[in-house]
Amino acid sequence: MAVLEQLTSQKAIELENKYGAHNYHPLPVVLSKGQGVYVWDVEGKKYYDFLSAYSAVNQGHCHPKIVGAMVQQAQTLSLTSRAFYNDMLGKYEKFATELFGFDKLLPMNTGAEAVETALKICRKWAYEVKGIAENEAQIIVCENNFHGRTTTIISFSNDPVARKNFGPYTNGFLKIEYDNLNALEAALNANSNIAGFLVEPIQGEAGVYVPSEGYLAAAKALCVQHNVLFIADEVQTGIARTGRLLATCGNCSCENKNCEGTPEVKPDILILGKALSGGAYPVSAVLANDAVMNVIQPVNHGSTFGGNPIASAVAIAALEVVQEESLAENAFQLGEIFRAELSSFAAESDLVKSVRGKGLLNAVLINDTEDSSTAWDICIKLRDNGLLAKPTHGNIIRFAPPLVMTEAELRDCIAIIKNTIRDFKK
Ligand code: IF1
Repeated sequence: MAVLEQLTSQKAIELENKYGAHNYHPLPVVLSKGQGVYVWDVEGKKYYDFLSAYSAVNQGHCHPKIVGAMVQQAQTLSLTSRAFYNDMLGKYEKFATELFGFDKLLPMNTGAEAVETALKICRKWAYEVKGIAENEAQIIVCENNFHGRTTTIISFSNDPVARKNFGPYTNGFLKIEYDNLNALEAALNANSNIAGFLVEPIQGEAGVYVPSEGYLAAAKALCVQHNVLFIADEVQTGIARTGRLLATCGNCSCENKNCEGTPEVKPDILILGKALSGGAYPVSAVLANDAVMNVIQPVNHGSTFGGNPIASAVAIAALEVVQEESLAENAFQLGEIFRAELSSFAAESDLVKSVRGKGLLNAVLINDTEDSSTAWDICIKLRDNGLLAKPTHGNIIRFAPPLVMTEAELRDCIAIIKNTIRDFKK
């Protein structure tokens, strides 16, 4: 078979099952084209994308400005390694540090790599600045976290499916309940070797858990009080997804006039990924001020592709799109509509318990047991009706369209969701 021969969906699925590791259980749909908020399967059926590649495609599929920047750079200089300088990395680092309000940026590729990088920076800061005895540093994490799939990161996961039989595990992490300030304060008071607190501003994979109003600010204040680094994993919540440039906002420079800004939540270490590239290329980053970032000296850390010219050009274009198209403002406005419409629908539907989220990172809780297939079965019907979404855990369906969606498209999708659930028979 010619490698580029047009496949049927069935044939494409058979190839993956036969030749690919079975590390996913995808929804049965085979996509071959994407544009803006739409994707098409190999048979030409059109869908609204309500997952956005887990919030990596905030700027919409194949955004012309981002693709254009990638193609232009790929035809000029793709990779130099960091053994030499290149003419794109400094421009990207200046642009991003000024946009997010930090002194420095350490470029990586995947979100997990950026999380690992943040943990290493935090530990090195603990030994060399805070003065914790070497190898004694502890980092506080939250129950039901998701920060990636490396051995260290799953070492502090409590998801058995992501963790079992991957031991022995990395030490140096304390787990507390999410959105529980007393638990954080108790952990800080009980242990003088705490280096950092790693937290998702909204727990995405756990089911789009939005913490109580003021939790992040109070957690940051406790970290300041105990000389502990506040590390925000914004791989999924960042880049305008929650209706602001950053969920932890800080002195954000987003155009969202609804954003009153929350400088009291500014992280000591900010982790970005996914939509930092608009989904066009693996780009992640760790940002911090000099007092923290300067613990990293030459040869301490790096990666072959980290900070490559294509990644730099793509990230600049992706961030410019966020600003030029006011994506934070749009996500804020459309999120308000989505939650209002689905909340009133919950009142009339036996199948919908509630809706929660911020901006265009939302989830609908289906009224069935965690181990039921109802959420999955509803997603299959949504697919048949031209909208792609996928359950997170059990009975929770995540709804996260590209932030370039118009109100008319959103209302069309809301109608599809409501009608699909109304007509759903278990
Ligand atoms: C999968 C989840 C989402 C993340 C946060 C770091 C990373 C992620 C907050 C690591 C990645 C992805 C991974 C992908 C599915 C998706 C996911 F379901 F796994 F949990 F979005 F919620 N921090 N999340 O959400 O970034 O290394 O993947 O670039 O592994 O199945 P990565």
